[in-house]
Amino acid sequence: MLPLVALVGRPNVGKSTLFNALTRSRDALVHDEPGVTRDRNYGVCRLLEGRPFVLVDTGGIAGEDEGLAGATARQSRAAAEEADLVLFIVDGREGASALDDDILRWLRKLAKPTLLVVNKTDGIDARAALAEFARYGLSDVLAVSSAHRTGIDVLLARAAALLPETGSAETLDDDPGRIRIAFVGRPNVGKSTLVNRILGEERMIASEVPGTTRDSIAVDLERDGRKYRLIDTAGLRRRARGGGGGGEVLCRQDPAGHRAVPGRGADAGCQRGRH
Ligand SMILES: Nc1nc2c(ncn2[C@@H]2O[C@H](COP(=O)(O)OP(=O)(O)OP(=O)(O)O)[C@@H](O)[C@H]2O)c(=O)[nH]1
Ligand SMILES: [Mg+2]
Repeated sequence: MLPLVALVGRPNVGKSTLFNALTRSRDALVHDEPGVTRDRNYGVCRLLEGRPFVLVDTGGIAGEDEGLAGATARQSRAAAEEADLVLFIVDGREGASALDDDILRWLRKLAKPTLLVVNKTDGIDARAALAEFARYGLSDVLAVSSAHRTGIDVLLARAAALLPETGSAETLDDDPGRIRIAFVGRPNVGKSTLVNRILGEERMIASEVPGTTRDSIAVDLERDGRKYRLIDTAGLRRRARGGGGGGEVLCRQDPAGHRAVPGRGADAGCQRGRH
């Protein structure tokens, strides 16, 4: 069992960008819009020599309890509650906000080892950005730029000091015998609900809103001595006619659902990964 590190923070601060930098992947969807990530998305960081850890990207905590935003925040809190270390991500350009204050209050109650990561410090005075958050009184604070991958080594060194030798996370293994099953279909047909039923837990956010699932989420399962990997995927939409600004396509996925390629339209810049 590996240590588990959770990325939490308000929407759009760069959690998924940091997740991709630490897992050296493009598994998490990144977009300049709040509320992109929704479900918990697990990956492995192998950048610390001899000390791999599991990392979980989460959706932004937006201060709402209802609807999709509420469900997203509950997933994020669940991730922090099971984690051995929390990376509390804030936006160094925008400075501390009321939402950050709320998240800090909740993290204090949670009382887990926490590292305050001031992101987006590229091209700005990192010391001034850090000073903005001095009133939070956290001893472990550092400045990074996830987009430019600066400050990552310092972050890893600090994380190493706070991580237990072994932790609470199961890893997604590379067992070639594992049967991979992708759940693919139009938006809102019940893919995530089906995955939840099979798992017997509310692992995925299932809602009546089409397009609820965004990242493809892999979950391992063992049943009757056989190993499976269930991959829930974003709903397939028809490609907009005429191309360009139709905004109809969120993400197009290959038929096997193992890898998605960006489609045209609203999220044309999206990135997804392999499982
Ligand atoms: N300049 C700069 N931009 C960044 C940095 N990290 C992320 N961004 C940008 O900030 C935007 C949001 O990034 P995401 O990684 O999707 O943010 P998030 O916290 O995962 O957002 P939600 O999933 O919506 O909560 C994107 O446009 C990123 O390119 C950074 O270090 N510097
Ligand atoms: Mg995100």
